[in-house]
Amino acid sequence: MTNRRTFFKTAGASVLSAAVVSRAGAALLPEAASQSSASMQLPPHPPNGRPYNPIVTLNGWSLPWRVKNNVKEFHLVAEPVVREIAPGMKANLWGYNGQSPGPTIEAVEGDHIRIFVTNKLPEVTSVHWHGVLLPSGMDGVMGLTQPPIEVGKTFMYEFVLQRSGTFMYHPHADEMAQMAMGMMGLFIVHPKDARRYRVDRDFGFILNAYDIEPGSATPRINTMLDFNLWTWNSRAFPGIDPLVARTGERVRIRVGNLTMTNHPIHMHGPHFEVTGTDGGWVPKSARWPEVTADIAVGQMRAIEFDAAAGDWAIHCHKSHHTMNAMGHAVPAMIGVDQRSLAQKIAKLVPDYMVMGERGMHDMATMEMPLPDNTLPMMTGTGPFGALGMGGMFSVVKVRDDIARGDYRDPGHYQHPDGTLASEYTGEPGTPARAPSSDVDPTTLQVRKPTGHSGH
Ligand SMILES: [Cu+2]
Repeated sequence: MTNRRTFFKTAGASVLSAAVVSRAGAALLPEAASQSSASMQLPPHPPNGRPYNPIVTLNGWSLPWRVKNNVKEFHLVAEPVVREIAPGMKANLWGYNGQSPGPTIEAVEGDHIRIFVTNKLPEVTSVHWHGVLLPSGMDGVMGLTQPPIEVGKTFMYEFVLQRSGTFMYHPHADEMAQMAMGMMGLFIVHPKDARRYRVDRDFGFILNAYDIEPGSATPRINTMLDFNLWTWNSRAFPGIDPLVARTGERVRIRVGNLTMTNHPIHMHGPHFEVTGTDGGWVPKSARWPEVTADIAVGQMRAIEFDAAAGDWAIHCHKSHHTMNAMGHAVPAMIGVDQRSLAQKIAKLVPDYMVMGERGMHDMATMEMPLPDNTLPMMTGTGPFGALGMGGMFSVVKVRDDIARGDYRDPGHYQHPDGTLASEYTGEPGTPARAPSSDVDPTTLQVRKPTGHSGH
C-alpha cells in the first residue's frame, strides 16, 4: 500500500475504494447519524474537545462526531430525503443524513477535522466547504480539485480549521440541480476562546427556494427565477421556528443565501449590526446600525442585537418572498367586479371563488380548496387574526421570563397597557397620544412627556 498520509497531502480529497471500506469495516467510518424530524433539535454541549457555545439551527440539528487520535471525524451521507416544508406539505428533496438542509457542522478554531462523505444519490457529487480556509485540494470542486464522488463511494476531506466564523457546505457538482434539490448545510467554526464573540443565543439558517408545482412534491430543477416556495432551511412560514430570547440577551442570527436572488432580511424592533460575514468577523469600528441586511447570492451574514420584549417580525422584504405557491400566477383583479362571471362559473365549478377583487387579503382568510400537498399562498395566524404571510417569515419572540437554554415557543406577546394599536373610539378632536417623549420639530428639543389624552 502506498503511504496514505503522503497521498492525501498531495492529492487532497481522495476516494476510499469500496474494497478499503469493507476490509476495514465499521471501525474505519464513523457512524452516520440521521434525522427524520423537521423540528428543532437542541444541540448538546460538546462532549469532548474544546468547549464552545453551540448554535441553534432553525428546524434543524447538529452533526455528532467522534474523536480518533485527536481528529474530529464527521460522516455526511448525501441522499434523497423527504422534508416537511410546513405542516400540510412534504417535498422530495436531496440532502444529507435524512434532512434538507443537512445537519449543521460545528467545530472549533484549531480543530483537526476529517469529514467522510458517502454518496447515496443517483448521480455523482462533491462537497465544497464555503468560506473555510483550507488546502486547495480539499475545496471540493469536481473536475478542478477532485474527481467526482461516484455513486456508492465515500470520500474523505481533512483539514485544520484556521479561523472561526460562519460558513456553509454544498455540492460543487451538478450544482444547479443539487442545490435546487436542497443540498446544503451550515458549517460553524467557533472561536478557540469561547469568551470571544460570545452571545447568549446563536441562531442559524440558510435561505433556499424551490419550484414545486401545486399538488406535486418534487422540485423542478431548471427554474432560474420563478420559484414558488421561498424557505429558510427548507421550511416556509408558519412552519419556521420562532427565534426565542429573554429580554436583554445578546442574540446572533447567522443567515446564508443559496438561492438565485438576493434577500433583504428585515427585522422589526431592536436595531442590529452585521458582526460577521463568511469572510470573518467585522471589527467593532466597522459596524453600523441597521434594520435590514441585504444578503446577496452566495453570501452569509451574522447579525447581533440586544433583545427587547415583544413579538418582532423578521422576514425577507421582497413581498413575493413572503408568499407560498400560487402567489405568482394569480392575475391582479383589484377593482374588477367579478360577480356576474362568478355566478356563471359557479354553475360549472361548484367550489369556484372570486379572487382578489378588493386586494388579496381575502385570500389569507378564506378556505379555498387546494390540491393535495400544497401550502396556502398566505397563511399563519396571530392573536389578532390572519397574518397573510408565508415563505420567508418568522417571529423573534422576546420575553422577560425565558429561562437560559429554553427555546420553546412562549405563545403570543402580552402587550403592556397603553402600548397596543387599536380602533379609534375617542371623541373627535382628542386623539390618543404616545405616552413617551418625542422631538419637537421646531426646536429639535425633546418634548416633556405629555401623558395620555383621549379615551
Ligand atoms: Cu427574499
